[in-house]
Parts: sequence; C-alpha cells; structure tokens
Amino acid sequence: RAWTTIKEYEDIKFDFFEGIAKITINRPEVYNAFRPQTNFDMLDAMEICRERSDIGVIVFTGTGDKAFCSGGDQNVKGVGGYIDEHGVPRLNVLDLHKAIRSMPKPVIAMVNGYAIGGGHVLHVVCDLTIASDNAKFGQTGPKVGSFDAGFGSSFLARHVGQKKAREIWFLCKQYTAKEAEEMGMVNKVVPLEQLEDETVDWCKTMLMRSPMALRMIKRGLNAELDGQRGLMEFAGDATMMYYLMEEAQEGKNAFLEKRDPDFQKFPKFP
Ligand code: 2NE
Repeated sequence: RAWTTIKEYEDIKFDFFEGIAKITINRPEVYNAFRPQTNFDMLDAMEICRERSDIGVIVFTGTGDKAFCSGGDQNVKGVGGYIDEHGVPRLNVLDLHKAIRSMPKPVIAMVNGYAIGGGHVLHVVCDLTIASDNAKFGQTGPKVGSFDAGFGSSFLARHVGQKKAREIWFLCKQYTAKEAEEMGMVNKVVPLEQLEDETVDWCKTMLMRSPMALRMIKRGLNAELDGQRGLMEFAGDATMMYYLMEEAQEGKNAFLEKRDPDFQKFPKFP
C-alpha cells in the first residue's frame, strides 16, 4: 500500500492513502509511550485531518508489533504532569481526547500490541477499535500513580458496563484482544498480518458512506454523553446545515438589501 507522508514530525508518522490519514506513534523504544511533544504532534496532525476535505477517516496506531501505545512516558513524568522540553508539566493528552471526540470524521484505533494505561484510554476514545490477536488491553494508573477519571473511565463504562469498568481500573489486569472484544470495547480482532488490510477495508467502506450522515451520527452519539459540550457540537453542525439552506440565505440577503425577509415562501415540513 503506497502511503505518502503528509508531514514530518519528531514523535509520530503522518501518512495518507486514498482518503485515509494514518497517525503512527513512533517511539518503539518506549513501547510508543507519549510525552508532551508526541501529543503536540498528534494535535497538529489532527488539525490537518480536520481541515483537509480529501481526508475522510483517521487511523491511530503505533510503530512495530509490540505496542499500540503504553500511555504516558514514565521517564518524563514529573511533579504536576509530564515534563516538556521547557520544563513545563503537562497533561496535554486530554487535548487529544477532545480533538478525537470533536473530529467530524470517524477515528479508528488500529491496535497492534499493548494498549496500556493512557494508551488504553486512547483506543477507548476512538470511534472504533480493530485489534490484532496479539494485542493486550488494560489500565495501570492505580499501580503507577495515575488515573483518568474522564473519558478513560466514563466512556469506557459505556462500552463495557459499570462493573467491568471498575474491574479494569481497580485491579489493573491485562486482557486479551478476544476478551476485549467480548467485553464490547473492540469491534474486531484479526491476525496481526491482516490488521492493516482489515482496517483499510473498514475505512474504505466508511468512505463510501455519506460523510454528513456519519458526522451527524457521531455528533448525536457524543451529545448523549457529553452534556452541553456535546450539544454544542451537534448544534454547530445543525447551524452549518441551516446555512446551506435558502431560508438562511434569505435572512442575510434581506438584511444586506435593507428589506423585510420573506420566510413564508419556504416550506414547513410536517
Ligand atoms: C506495556 C507493558 C505491559 C509491556 O511489558 P513488557 O514486559 O512486554 O515490556 P517492558 O520491558 O516493560 O517494556 C519495554 C520497554 O518499553 C519501556 C520499558 O521501560 C522498556 O524499556 P527498556 O527497559 O527496554 O529500555 N516502556 C514501556 N512502557 C513505558 C512507558 N509508559 N513509559 C516509559 N517507558 C516505557 C509494560 O511496559 C508497562 O506496563 N508499561 C508501563 C505502562 C504504564 O504504566 N503507563 C502509564 C500509565 S498512566 C497514563 O498513561 C496516563 C494516565 O493514567 C492518565 C493521564 C495520562 C496518562
């Protein structure tokens, strides 16, 4: 498959193939753990994915066959957060979660190995997860002095139920890809050598579907869980659709032409 580089980064690879953008955490020496720079790189790539209309689906994965992502890089964990190159403690992976959540396009986790700690949260936040049969899933926070009580817990509970979510966090055990699939947090498990083919197949299928329909389904499913923030994103897209209608154009035109708007000429559907 001929992936082409969209942009070069320090900590990630960012590639394109036929409507699909692939963001690969490229730190195999630490099992693709993220540091603040990694999250800044991913956030920048996500902004490009949002802006480019030739990108319809985004895939997250990790370099190699060992790890998808092992969470926050413990080597740079300091007092108050993960320390960036200027000495500032950060937890900017949360900004990535927000970017995935508000991305108006499907985001798929292609889990090629360990999805552990913050790496587990990363796949939880994605819209879909396809895993290789060697993948392992689990949280470690309460073992290593951390936790994610945000999407990493509440959204997880929506996938697996409250009891399982508490088990995953309280015990910090590891689960096989098959167990994760049975729990409802993985959509499909395939042999490692088929992982990318399967993921690209899913992407191609979604690329044939109506982008606006997928966008609104994602917004609606998010809105049910995200309170006013979710409603705001849903409502923003409703406004965008309204702006596509002649009825909205009439309001603006009337203002600019200094006349009363004639909204009565537009149909009122039952
Ligand atoms: C992933 C896991 C289970 C793999 O175990 P194993 O035995 O197969 O490999 P090993 O030897 O532990 O790891 C291979 C290399 O990767 C590094 C290791 O230190 C090791 O390096 P070398 O000794 O070969 O030089 N490595 C792995 N994970 C790393 C990490 N997160 N940071 C830095 N180096 C790492 C096993 O490695 C494991 O349990 N890793 C730690 C997982 C973890 O606890 N992550 C942080 C959770 S907290 C978090 O991510 C978080 C949050 O809870 C809330 C907000 C934001 C972040």
